[in-house]
Amino acid sequence: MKERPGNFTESIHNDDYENEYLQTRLNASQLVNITGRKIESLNGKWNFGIDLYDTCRRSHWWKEGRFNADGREFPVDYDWESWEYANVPSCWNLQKDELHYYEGCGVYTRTFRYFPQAAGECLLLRFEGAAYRTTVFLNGKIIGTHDGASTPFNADITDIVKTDNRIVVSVDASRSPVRIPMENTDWFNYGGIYRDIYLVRLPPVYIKDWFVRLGGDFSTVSADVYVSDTGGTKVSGKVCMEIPELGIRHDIPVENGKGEAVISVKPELWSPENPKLYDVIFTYNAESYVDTARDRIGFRIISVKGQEIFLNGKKIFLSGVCVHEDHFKLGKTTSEEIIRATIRDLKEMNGIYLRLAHYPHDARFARIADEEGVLLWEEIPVYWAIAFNNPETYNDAENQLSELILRDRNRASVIIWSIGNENADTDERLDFMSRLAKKAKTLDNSRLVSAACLIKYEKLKIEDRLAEYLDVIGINEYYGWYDPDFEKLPKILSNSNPEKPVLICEFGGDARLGQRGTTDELWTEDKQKRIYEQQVETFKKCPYIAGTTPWILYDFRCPRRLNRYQEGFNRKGLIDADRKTRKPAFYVMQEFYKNYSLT
Ligand code: GCB
Repeated sequence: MKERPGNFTESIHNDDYENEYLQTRLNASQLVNITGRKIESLNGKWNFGIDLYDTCRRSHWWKEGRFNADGREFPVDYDWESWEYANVPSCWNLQKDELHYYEGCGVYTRTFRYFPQAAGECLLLRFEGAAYRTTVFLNGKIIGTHDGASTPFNADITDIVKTDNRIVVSVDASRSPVRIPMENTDWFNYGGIYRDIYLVRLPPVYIKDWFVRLGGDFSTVSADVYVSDTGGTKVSGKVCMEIPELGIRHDIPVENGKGEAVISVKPELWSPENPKLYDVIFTYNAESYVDTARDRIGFRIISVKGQEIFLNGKKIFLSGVCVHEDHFKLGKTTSEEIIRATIRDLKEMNGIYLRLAHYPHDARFARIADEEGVLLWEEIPVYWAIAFNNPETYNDAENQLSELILRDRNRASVIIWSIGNENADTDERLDFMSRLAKKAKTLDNSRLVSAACLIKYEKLKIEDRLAEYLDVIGINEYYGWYDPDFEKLPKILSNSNPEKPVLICEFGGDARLGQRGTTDELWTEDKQKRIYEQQVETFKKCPYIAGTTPWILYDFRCPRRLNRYQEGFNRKGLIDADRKTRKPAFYVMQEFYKNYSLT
């Protein structure tokens, strides 16, 4: 390739270099539902270099220019093939000791071969998650930039892919005051391509997405289907939706790329006791090919009335626990085995519900929860302080919310979208988060919207202006721990009479595994157990608490936690970071959930 930077000093003086990469955004508007699609994985060994000064993007390494117009060679500062290997997916922090606290840019590259299998085939490049700003290049071209550490994105690379391809991915994991979350969080900022990468072959026009849910009267199924554009033109036609087990075969008319149907049918209901899933098949017939997409969908209705939550019309108590996507060996990279083990631990605690804190977890979680009959709260990281008055920050939050909802709105397990955690009740926050709540409802009005709010300390009362926009009020409280005066909790609960159901989204205290002492000594298993006993006794007396998720199932890594008991971990786990050894408080919850009626 005969391409070189016009002036070789340009890249060292141009501080605006990033703009070039922000012109093409990879976001929710392009997201394709790939559930059940045939995929080809690009996981495995990639060449990897730490790029502390973002030189790949400043100096256009991705163009792979080596010769000037006269054919003379000029020097470049990279050498892909000699770089060390990194595993994709993985968090770079756990790959090498010297990268443990690395939070800057890293560059990944590999080659791949591609031969189309059908005429007019579309090729999609899909990332399940990379933290935080990811710029993707293919064969010397910019594919686009994605923001957000925990949601999927994809790009149509049909026009750029060749037989032999080089893909370069620059990932910037820096924390920033304008990102979601911002600089200060209570978890570890893992970086890198830490979830799967796929290629997906699709026909020229394909079924882009679907949203299938049970109607409010239990006797209709509503389906929306979306068909991809062809050369920028919206498609009209029809998509056939089949649910063979229910004898459904229904043609959905598609106008301008979208079709909607309401079908009379009474499916068997999905619930934790009976996680019944149906095969759902969509077919789009073009003249010369057929596109087929498949899913496994459960049908159930989640609703609220007054201070109560109902699943399929039956009052339910959400007996659960919070969990971070943080594994002592793998960080935020996960596996089916880890997800299933987490669900086993929940069930051993007699729980039926998980709060997936504080950001979207791997897409497999909700699919496995569908099979296992577990209910989920899913959240975006609008966490603590956020640049609530920055429009770009809002766009980022709204996009992360949209990507999460589009990814998981066909999952019966997901019952609540959470739009944030512990944000101070200011005017800017109210404007920002009420818009997010409305956005969630436009993308999915079949689920509940919530947020984990703070107690109004001055009044000792549950009071937050955001509650008006929520279906369920989430409350985090640490009486007995951060506020040692436990007696405030019963006062708060009796001072409040919320108009909506309340979930206690967090409570607890730290205990270092094996640290024993009296119930008055901080950091001991004994103190933690005592806090749990006091908490559950108080909850039992409060009629409007519709569920509880103690903080947290497993100890997790956190660089803010530096005392002798913490040693870089938040120790509020009911189970040690080894994900095996239970602390005594685990059994307090097990007993509470056994005796305290689940439904
Ligand atoms: C909270 C946060 C959670 C923290 C926890 C703690 O309120 O929501 O992210 O980890 O407290 O341990 O302080």
